[in-house]
Amino acid sequence: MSQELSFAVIGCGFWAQYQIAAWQELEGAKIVAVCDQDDERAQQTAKKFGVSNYYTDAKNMLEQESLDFVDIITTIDTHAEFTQLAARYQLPAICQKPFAPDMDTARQMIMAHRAAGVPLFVHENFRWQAPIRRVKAILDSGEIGQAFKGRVTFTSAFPVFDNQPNLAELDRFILADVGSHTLDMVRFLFGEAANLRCLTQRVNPTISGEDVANVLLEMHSGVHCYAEMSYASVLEKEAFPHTLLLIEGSKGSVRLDHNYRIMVTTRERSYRKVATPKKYDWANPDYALVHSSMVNINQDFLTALQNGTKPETTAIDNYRTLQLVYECYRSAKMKQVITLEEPIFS
Ligand code: NAD
Ligand code: 89V
Repeated sequence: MSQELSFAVIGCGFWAQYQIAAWQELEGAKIVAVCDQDDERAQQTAKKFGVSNYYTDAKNMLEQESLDFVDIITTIDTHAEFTQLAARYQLPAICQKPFAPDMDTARQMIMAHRAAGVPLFVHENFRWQAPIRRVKAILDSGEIGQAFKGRVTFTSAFPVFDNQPNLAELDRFILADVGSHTLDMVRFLFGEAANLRCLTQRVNPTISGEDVANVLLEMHSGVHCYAEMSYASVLEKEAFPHTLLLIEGSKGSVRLDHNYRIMVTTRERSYRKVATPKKYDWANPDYALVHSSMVNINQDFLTALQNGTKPETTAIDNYRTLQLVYECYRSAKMKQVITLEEPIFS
């Protein structure tokens, strides 16, 4: 039997309420403390999940508790501070997406953990959604032949700011918040990108950042990929929080549609599969697909921490997703195609 690992959470806001519940689905990880600068929020979260200790100061928590890892569920502005704090205490850390506010900071975060000799992972969960895994398995099976074109769509009019009001104040919104998911799925499905061109728009006049982004990527694999994301799209069928896919290959195509429906079409036949994610009582129905994927990614992290192996979304892996995000902003600003440089970690 694997060793049970003790962990603490920093940040007890909107998302942590589900992420802690997702951890409690798993054998082998025990949450022993939570921290939030808001005393009442920390206390209520500890009570809700039966956690013995709560803190308002993260350093104090790491000083007092005996931990195997820490899960950082604060917003992007504090990710560097808390991952570096974990490194100082030689603690493995999991950090929520978007990993870092810029590439230099991301590199420093990675280097701090490397110097401390402890792993740093990024909670990038969308690739762990059941329908996305199923489509990837179909691609890998060769059934539709060599993929040459992919369309990855996250377009919605969901009132995202109701639950996450901080997103309305970000100068960089949809590419950082949703693009970190969408562009990570692009990498998961098609490998690394050679170049990209991005266009952005702000349709909602009450927010600070862009709420529409259209990205065309040429992948090293030869796939031409169109990744589109929007929170301004009033559509016949609201898709949130689904990512829809259409992938064309030399022998056929695969389409991921609403309600987890997957259509596979080849010259010989066309058939439908449904990849329903596992349902959890604690999941918010508006986010059920995403909440289910958190159990899957937490399991990947836990297995890695218990066995000293690598999960899929290490910080070094996510550095490349982050590079796509920030190069999209650069492309939109410069109105240019950007050739992607190979990240080097010596
Ligand atoms: P939130 O603002 O609701 O929660 C953040 C919490 O961190 C707050 O309670 C705040 O008081 C606390 N905090 C901030 N600074 C602190 C400090 N110095 N010390 C202790 N506590 C501090 O934000 P949220 O919506 O829960 O988002 C948190 C993270 O989760 C973000 O990075 C967001 O992108 C991510 N997120 C991920 C997904 C996903 O599917 N992976 C979905 C939603 C949100
Ligand atoms: O991932 C996020 O931070 C969220 C979601 C896409 C789930 O709404 O904004």
